[in-house]
Amino acid sequence: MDLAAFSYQKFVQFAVERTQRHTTLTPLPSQEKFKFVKAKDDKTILNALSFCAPKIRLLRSLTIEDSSAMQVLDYAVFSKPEYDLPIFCANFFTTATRSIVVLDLNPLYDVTIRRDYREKYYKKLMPLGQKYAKLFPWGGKVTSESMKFFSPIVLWTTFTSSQYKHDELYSAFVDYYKAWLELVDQAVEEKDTSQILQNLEAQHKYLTWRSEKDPGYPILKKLVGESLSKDLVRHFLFEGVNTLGAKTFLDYFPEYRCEDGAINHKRSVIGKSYETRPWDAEGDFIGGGGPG
Ligand code: BLA
Repeated sequence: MDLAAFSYQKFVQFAVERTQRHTTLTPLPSQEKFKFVKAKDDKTILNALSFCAPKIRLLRSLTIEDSSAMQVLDYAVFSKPEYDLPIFCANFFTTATRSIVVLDLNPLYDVTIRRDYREKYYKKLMPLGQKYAKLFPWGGKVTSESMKFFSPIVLWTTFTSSQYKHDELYSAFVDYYKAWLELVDQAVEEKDTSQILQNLEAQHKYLTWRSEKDPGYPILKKLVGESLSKDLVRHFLFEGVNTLGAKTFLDYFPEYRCEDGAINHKRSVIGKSYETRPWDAEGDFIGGGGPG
């Protein structure tokens, strides 16, 4: 794959423009702050955008472009806690030889436990998920803990370099994003304070997970250094992790506690599992060689 001829900017452009057809985006302060983040090597270009909107707490996008090594897209949208909307999540990592892809409407609540939540948001989307799951076969064993944050329509896949696959990926991104925007349009503001607090905590748990265990972190660290990468993770990519709740990583994920009280630095304490897609066509969780 000729990385110089390929860019994820087209994906971002589509998503931002499409969002503007549905709602009014207002730039966030973090956009100004991180707009000009530079890589230490002077050849990798980082592009950061962040907005809010009446129903959206945080829409942010980071692309990393180095035509000699990699193209990265990290695009996510979080609703305000008055909505229990899924989190739009696109993470694409592409080198000259390989792409690693996660595309999902990440559920705010674990769908293996909350059947009502699954019915509410994913039942109608199963045909869409099935269509793309055929094009993008399951990527194999994955950090088991991640599964709680994935939905029955998640696309988790890897493929070797091919323009064809990237055109398909663009279609998947477009269709998933349109589906997500529909959900936003239909979302009705929650008035019940205890529900709103639950949504807030669920989003905070998600932010806490990703800001601690995101697989992209080592690369970010290498590119911009430890302190700036921490800043990016906490105040841009997963903004809200320090402000939306008081619980710590170990409060949410006590299984990661080491004997000395520190956080286990491994991404997974259970180990990787789920050799095959663990959901059936109806969105029922069927395991697929997982731990439970
Ligand atoms: C790998 N990224 C992965 C993997 C997953 C994800 C599941 C496979 C390895 C694993 O099982 O952990 C993505 N995991 C997610 C997402 C969630 C999750 C989206 O739990 C959400 C809940 N990826 C990026 C960025 C970079 C990146 C910004 O998003 C680089 C700057 C790189 N991801 C990247 C690399 C790998 C990877 C290099 C393979 C290396 C590895 O497995 O550690």
